Amino acid sequence: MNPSHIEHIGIAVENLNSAIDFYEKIFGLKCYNIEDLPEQKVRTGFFLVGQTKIELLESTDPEGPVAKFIEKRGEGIHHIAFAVEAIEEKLKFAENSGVRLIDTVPRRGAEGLQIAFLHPKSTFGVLMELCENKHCSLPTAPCQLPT
Ligand code: CMX
Repeated sequence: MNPSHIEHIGIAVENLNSAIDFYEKIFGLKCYNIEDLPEQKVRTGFFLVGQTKIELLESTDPEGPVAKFIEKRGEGIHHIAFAVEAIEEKLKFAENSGVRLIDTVPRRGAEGLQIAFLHPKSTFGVLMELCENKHCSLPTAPCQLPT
């Protein structure tokens, strides 16, 4: 895979506004982007810490993956995303190595990134995301600033 860095850590929360408040007031971080991802049934809030982002995830649908995760396990770390190049090749490599894929082809994730998930059942219980930045020059220049 040869990831260059941890692109983001996804954290499932019940209430995005309360969680943003916590990261801003207690950690002194600034939420630089809030984005809805209707196809994934989540609303996301982003913070940058060095080269890595914290991605807060609030479900927008009781049947969505984040709502089901919170129902089963409570709030907490939901996934870890690795920045890779040539994501299609990396997915093929994972599949050929016996890793169970959730996405066999990349799809659009938050901030215009190409993303694909590996199933936690074949990654020692951690939901892993591969992502490739083909469309914007994050993390130093976020695609969309808050209004
Ligand atoms: N981390 C670790 N394990 C997880 C998990 C997670 N985030 N989500 C689910 N699981 C586990 C469950 O606990 C369950 O384990 P057991 O069988 O031992 O009970 C198993 O995986 C199956 O989970 P499930 O609740 O039955 O849920 P589904 O099979 O319907 O879906 C998953 C699980 C991972 C395939 C689904 O949540 C998914 O496709 N996730 C990827 C999409 C996503 O999460 N999008 C939101 C992120 C937004 C973004 O960053 O862009």
